[in-house]
Amino acid sequence: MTKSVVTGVAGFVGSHLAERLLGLGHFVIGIDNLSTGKLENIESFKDNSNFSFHQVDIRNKVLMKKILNDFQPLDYFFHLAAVVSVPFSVEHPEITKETNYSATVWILSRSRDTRVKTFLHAGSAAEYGNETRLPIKEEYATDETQHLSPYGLTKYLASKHVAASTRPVGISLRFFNIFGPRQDPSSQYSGVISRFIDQALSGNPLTVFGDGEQTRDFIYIEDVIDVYLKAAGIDLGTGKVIIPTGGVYNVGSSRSISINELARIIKTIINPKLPIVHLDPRPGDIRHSLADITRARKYLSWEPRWKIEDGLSVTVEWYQKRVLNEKVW
Ligand code: UD2
Repeated sequence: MTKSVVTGVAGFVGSHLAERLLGLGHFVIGIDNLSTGKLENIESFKDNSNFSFHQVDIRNKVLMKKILNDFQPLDYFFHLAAVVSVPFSVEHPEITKETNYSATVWILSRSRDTRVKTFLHAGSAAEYGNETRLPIKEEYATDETQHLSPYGLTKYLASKHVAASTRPVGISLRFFNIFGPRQDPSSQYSGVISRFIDQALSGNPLTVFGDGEQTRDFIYIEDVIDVYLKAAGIDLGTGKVIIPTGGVYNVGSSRSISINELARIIKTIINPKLPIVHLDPRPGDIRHSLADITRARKYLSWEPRWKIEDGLSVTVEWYQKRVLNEKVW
């Protein structure tokens, strides 16, 4: 049976990935310290006999080594566990470095010994700092890039390290703005889509920071899971697989929309009468972000399938059910 490890399995993206891998018949070893991940996210598959959950911090070498040894040989390693909050990284640069960089380097070296074929790292658009050349190409992130946070810097260093690995094949996917069901809307720094939907469903005004003319490249979670599987060299059920090509790949929709336009679409879906309030611009915000996905198209034969309106409709429906207290996590 094919065995995949997913670190950060109780997070928004990790839980969707594990669910898809289980659906494809993989055995999934899920690791999460539950610092930001939630057990609700794995509720729907935690009792699956092909799923083994371990509440462990990835910095704990003793426990990590034991888990990886117990389950070897392993096939695919999806490394998503990280400090994911930019403000937390500014307050705790050391923890961020240990988690996002040092632990990644160590885990990659261990995965070599457990016969992993492909190692996939979750990179971020934050690796580009305040890049103004658009659309953003992978080579724009360099050692000279001025990173805006320890989060951006440590993700850049980890991506560079992973991309240089040939055994296992190392791939870092640089995600732009991901959205979809299970994204946590509870903090000021939560993804704007989860916040707008949460505000709209509570009947509150949508809070646009600044003039709202800043733009982002939003990518729906299902497209993100597709690219993870394709990059790893896993058959999505079509009978076609690619030979994984190591390196760094941007993952976005390659379309940008303004925050004002986004607010308008969400209002149209939920309640056209809702007001929008403009608050002060968020300090440190970049103005525009747009991915060049030529590399992913060419080497991973991946194409985003989801239109933002369709992704938003499914996401809204999910949050609506959640509001009604249905068990949808
Ligand atoms: C994304 C990542 C972040 C980091 C960064 C690097 C998410 C959730 N965050 O931040 O981790 O990688 O990219 O560039 O993917 N906004 C509002 N009202 C709100 C909330 C947000 O107007 O209530 C605006 C915000 O000012 C920004 C845009 O929406 O201009 C997107 O904000 P975000 O926090 O969803 O994502 P971003 O791109 O700042």
